[in-house]
Amino acid sequence: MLIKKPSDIKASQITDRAAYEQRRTFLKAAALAGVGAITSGPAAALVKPAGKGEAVSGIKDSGIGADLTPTEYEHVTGYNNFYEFGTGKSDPARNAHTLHTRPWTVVVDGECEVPGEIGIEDLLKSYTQEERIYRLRCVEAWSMVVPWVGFPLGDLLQRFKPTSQAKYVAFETLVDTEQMPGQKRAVLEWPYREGLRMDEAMHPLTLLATGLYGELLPNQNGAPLRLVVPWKYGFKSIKSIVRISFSRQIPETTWWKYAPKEYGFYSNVNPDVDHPRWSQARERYIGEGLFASKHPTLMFNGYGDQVASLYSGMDLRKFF
Ligand SMILES: Nc1nc2c(c(=O)[nH]1)N[C@H]1C(S)=C(S)[C@@H](COP(=O)(O)O)O[C@H]1N2
Ligand SMILES: [Mo]
Repeated sequence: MLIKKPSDIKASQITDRAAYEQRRTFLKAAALAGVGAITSGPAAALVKPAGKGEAVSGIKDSGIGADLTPTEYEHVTGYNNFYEFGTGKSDPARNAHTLHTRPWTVVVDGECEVPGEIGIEDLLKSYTQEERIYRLRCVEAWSMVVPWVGFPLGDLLQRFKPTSQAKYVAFETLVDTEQMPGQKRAVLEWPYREGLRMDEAMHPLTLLATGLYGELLPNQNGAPLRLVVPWKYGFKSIKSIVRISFSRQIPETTWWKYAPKEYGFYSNVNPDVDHPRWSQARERYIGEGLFASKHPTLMFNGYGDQVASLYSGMDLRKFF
């Protein structure tokens, strides 16, 4: 029920048997445990498409976060960060219509045996039956629950056969000042770049999202393809990806490079490590209003049971 491979892609083509079994066990356990539960609120009904975009057919429910109630569609798609379209939270919804997401190609290169590229239509086609709904919390001073449509990033990465030299994965967003007018200003260095350590990238909770609320991603949320790393601060979840590179060295990332004392490479959600200019101990839940009291931030955004082992033995104050 949780994993169904499309008949035209053998499981072994995507991932080896051991990883496949491990993931299946993980998903089952996660579904049972209600990964990400912080509320004991009503079990959310199956996410209904918002009727605003192109519906994605045949998606299944991963069961992950089934106990979380998604933040309203209007907030998820109206309160965004996407500096390529302006620095205000409502700018992306207003401006991102200039982005053309077809055709779209993602290049995969670096330390792998079969570098190549994949068109978005092929990518959507081959993963349609793999795609699932994942209700995940994301946080960065404010917090939302988003019912993503997506699949584990690792499923795609395996296809390109990363070598043993691949220690990190780097991501880049499109650069096109016509389509992304915010790039005419040097508010950040373009392209927007992000990176993960290989084991973080292969973790089953690290997703490539292609949709939300049962529909293809709205442009302002990072169409046609964006990263989702629920235990890290929001800026790690890079939008509108055109390049994925395996690398030996730790890749430079946008915010880390911009202000290394304020943003680290790891950027795991950690209430004990404050941003130099603000506390990270509490967060505002979007949808509750500006004046509602804040909620305590959880270590790894509440996904510690799933991801803490990735960092055992590391000083998370140093590697923040
Ligand atoms: N390319 C790109 N990706 C990006 C950003 C951006 O400015 N450009 N902003 C990041 C930040 S700071 C956050 S909080 C999340 C916001 O995702 P959302 O708008 O879907 O909630 O996207 C991240 N991904
Ligand atoms: Mo952010």
